[in-house]
Amino acid sequence: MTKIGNEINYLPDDSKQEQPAASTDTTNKNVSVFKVSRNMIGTNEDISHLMSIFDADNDGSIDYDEFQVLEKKYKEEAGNRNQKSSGISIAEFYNRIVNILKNGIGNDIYINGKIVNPDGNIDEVHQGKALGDCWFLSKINALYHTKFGKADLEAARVVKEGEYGVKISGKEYMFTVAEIQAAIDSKKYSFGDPDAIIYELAFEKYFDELLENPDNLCDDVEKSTISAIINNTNASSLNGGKNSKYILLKPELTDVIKLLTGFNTYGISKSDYPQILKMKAANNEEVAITFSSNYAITLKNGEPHIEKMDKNSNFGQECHEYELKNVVISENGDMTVIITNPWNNNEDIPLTMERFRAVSSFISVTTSNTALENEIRDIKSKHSMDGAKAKV
Ligand SMILES: [Ca+2]
Ligand SMILES: [Ca+2]
Repeated sequence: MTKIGNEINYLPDDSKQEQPAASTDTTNKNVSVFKVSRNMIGTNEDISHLMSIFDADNDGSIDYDEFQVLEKKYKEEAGNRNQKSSGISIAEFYNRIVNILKNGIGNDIYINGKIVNPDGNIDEVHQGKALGDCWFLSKINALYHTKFGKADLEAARVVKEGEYGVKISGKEYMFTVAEIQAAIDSKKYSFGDPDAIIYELAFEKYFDELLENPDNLCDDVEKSTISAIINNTNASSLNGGKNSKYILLKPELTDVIKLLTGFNTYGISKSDYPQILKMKAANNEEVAITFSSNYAITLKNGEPHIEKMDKNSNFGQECHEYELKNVVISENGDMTVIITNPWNNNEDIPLTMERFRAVSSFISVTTSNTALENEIRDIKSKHSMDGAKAKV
């Protein structure tokens, strides 16, 4: 057993000396956030048990006062030979917290006891249960899996000492490491790779700011509806549900793909799927696609699992948005559509063309290639001309 806990000072003012790069600013921040959360310590049954003993106010973290109680207990037990033979002892629990304090609170982001600082890559991300932002995460996933989208996400990303953020419409939306940790610990946003949470936090703040100016609101929404929704302080402006705040905003202000890439998005109806999906198959890196569906599509035992969604079901919603990640065409011309669900973007779900057509409502397409964009416009205008003719 390491004895780090005996050898270092845990007080924030002293731990500052262990961190030569810390500015006065960061030091003050560290003192104010002396809270070591569950995500920082780790997650298992032993830790849950120890938290139930030492997290006296049950807020999911150990603060300064609670730490002092823990330290007293640790010192009392230091000479005790009847130490726990397996699992996490009070000494190890104490040492884990001391190590976190030694690193300096607010210098690193932790998930399940591991340091996971943002690196710009968006790996495994799971949409949070409390936030209905599938519409947002599916777009981020779709962009990330194209060459142009990945470059634009990276270009929008801002990293400063102790802060991460996103530049939207020329303005930087920055978050300290402690704020990002608090967002992770809140379990409100996505979980997994913290790079995704930074985009969620930035756009939520951006929409919140837009909502403060009445000029940004849609003209056709009743004033009473607006005030009822805006005054609901629990609702996030990223929420796509019924009482969504962002849909009060003029649509051109909330076009996340346009804001991040500058490119237009085109809605495609089912009759035009074959042409657009062939385009995706041939130009995967230059075409980003999302689609909406009234079905919950997941992977179970390696096979696609499809369930109808409605408000009364477990899902509590009737519409969900997905990334269309790729299209594979076999030698005999059969198309397989590879999708990801924002509930777990790390899982590729293959659907036959027939199945995809049956479960999707419509698709939204963005391309960085002007020739392809013209092709999309032609496909759409031909379709609308056919419609016009049919009406005559
Ligand atoms: Ca506490
Ligand atoms: Ca990452």
